[in-house]
Amino acid sequence: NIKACLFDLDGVIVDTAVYHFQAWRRLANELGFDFTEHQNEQLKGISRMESLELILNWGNVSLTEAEKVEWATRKNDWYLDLVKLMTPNEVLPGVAKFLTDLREAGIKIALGSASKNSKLILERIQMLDYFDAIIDGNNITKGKPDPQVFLMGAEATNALPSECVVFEDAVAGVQAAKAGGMKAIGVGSADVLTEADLVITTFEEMTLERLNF
Ligand code: G16
Ligand code: MG
Repeated sequence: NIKACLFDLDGVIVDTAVYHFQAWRRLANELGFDFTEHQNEQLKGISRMESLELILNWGNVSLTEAEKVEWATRKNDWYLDLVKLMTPNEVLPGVAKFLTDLREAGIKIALGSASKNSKLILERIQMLDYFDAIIDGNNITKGKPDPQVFLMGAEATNALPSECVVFEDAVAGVQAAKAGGMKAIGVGSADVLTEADLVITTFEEMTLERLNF
């Protein structure tokens, strides 16, 4: 039986990818190049510094370590300016209802995100109170597809991996869940999330019954 549900943040609870894209694009533009929304897909679920490395490669730009830190900080400041404008209306369809159903059923809820800004975002969208545990970029040493973030979520909710279901929109996130011995429900396209045990398009399709498959 399922004891805990572990949620990715970006692309699952809320779509912050559009804000990441805007801020990364500004960085690229200021460095004299641009990249596409298609390329942006590769940045989903991976850490800030890993994202920066990929983007600098696309633009053939090389920076010193100190410069990388400066640019990453700048990007984060631009990103946070956008996050500060977020409202509870941006929570993705069906999410609040499903989390409420989980609470009522006594199933624990944890966040498993690569972001270092997750608490701020959950505050902005007024979702912080739903979570029994928050594991994010501030707690982990290994990013997805390593299972660390979800294994820590399982431990924090006193659940075994086999008693957890992970909700993920990124390929690397689904791989992390499977590597941790957990069930993975993909949120998005079945063509992309081929390793997921089940794929939903939105949480409006999700019920407690569908957790036990
Ligand atoms: C999110 C995004 C990634 C982003 C990462 C780090 O991960 O999907 O694109 O690079 O967080 O974010 P920050 O710069 O805020 O620390 P997730 O795991 O919530 O999908
Ligand atoms: Mg995500």
